[in-house]
Amino acid sequence: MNKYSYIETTVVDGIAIVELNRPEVLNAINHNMVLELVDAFRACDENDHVQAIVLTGKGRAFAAGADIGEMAEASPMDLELLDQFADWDQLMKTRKPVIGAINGLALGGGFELALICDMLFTTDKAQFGFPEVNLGVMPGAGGTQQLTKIIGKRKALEYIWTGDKISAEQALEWGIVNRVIAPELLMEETLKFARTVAKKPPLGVRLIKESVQKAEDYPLEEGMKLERKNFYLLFSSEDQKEGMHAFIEKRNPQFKGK
Ligand code: CO8
Repeated sequence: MNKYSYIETTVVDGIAIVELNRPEVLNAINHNMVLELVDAFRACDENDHVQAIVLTGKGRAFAAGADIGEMAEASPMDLELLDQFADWDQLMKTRKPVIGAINGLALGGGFELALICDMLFTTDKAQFGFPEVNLGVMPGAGGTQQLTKIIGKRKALEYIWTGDKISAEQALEWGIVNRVIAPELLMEETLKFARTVAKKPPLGVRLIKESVQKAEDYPLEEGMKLERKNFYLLFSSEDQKEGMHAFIEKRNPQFKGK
């Protein structure tokens, strides 16, 4: 039984499918939805039967942003006391692979939620954008930072200043998304990819994620130090022994996640 009100989760063959579930308001993200996402992602991280998370939205949008009704009358002090970005930060600490299946519009906080995914698969119907400027505000959950890291300052400013939408094709060309897929095949193809990753040794997948993430934040020397430590660390795993012995013995490895 689904224990959440604003999201829905199912686990199939080691993949957790997390769906934003407010289609009547284009999956507008309220604070409780963020709390539920934090809880669901943490539960996936702690569940040995889950190897990857696929995040998607129900209905015609992925998410049309933060819930404007919930925010409209907030004072700066309300926002400070609520400190909802601290919850948001938890999502970015998820250790298992998070793959977004972006089924439609991803705007504002919805685009920011997409950008916390490790990889993005989308359809040609999807569009991405930061319309906050038209509401008298600006992105607040990492949008100015994340988008700029991917597409550079000039293009980021153009789109965040105007609120114009980025098409799926453009998003593919600029490296915002990994693949553009026909709408009817989006989930099938995303799950297929997630299953491929799920078959790999989980510790390796986890430490690869950590190392690649740090490549964006650390100077090269620090990043390489971390990579090396993670490389050494994997030699303490049973899966390293199994992987290398299986190669030498010309058989398929049986990974255990230990
Ligand atoms: N908040 C609340 N309700 C919304 C939102 C939203 N962001 N977006 C759509 N809805 C509701 C509409 O009010 C409407 O409800 P109702 O049927 O009761 O009138 C329903 O969803 C369907 O929407 P529309 O009728 O408007 O559908 P259209 O196809 O005509 O238009 C649009 C789709 C273009 C997406 C339009 O709905 C729109 O412009 N939505 C607002 C987009 C926006 O400005 N997003 C940015 C919000 S601010 C933000 O995200 C700040 C992020 C800060 C971090 C947050 C961390 C959680």
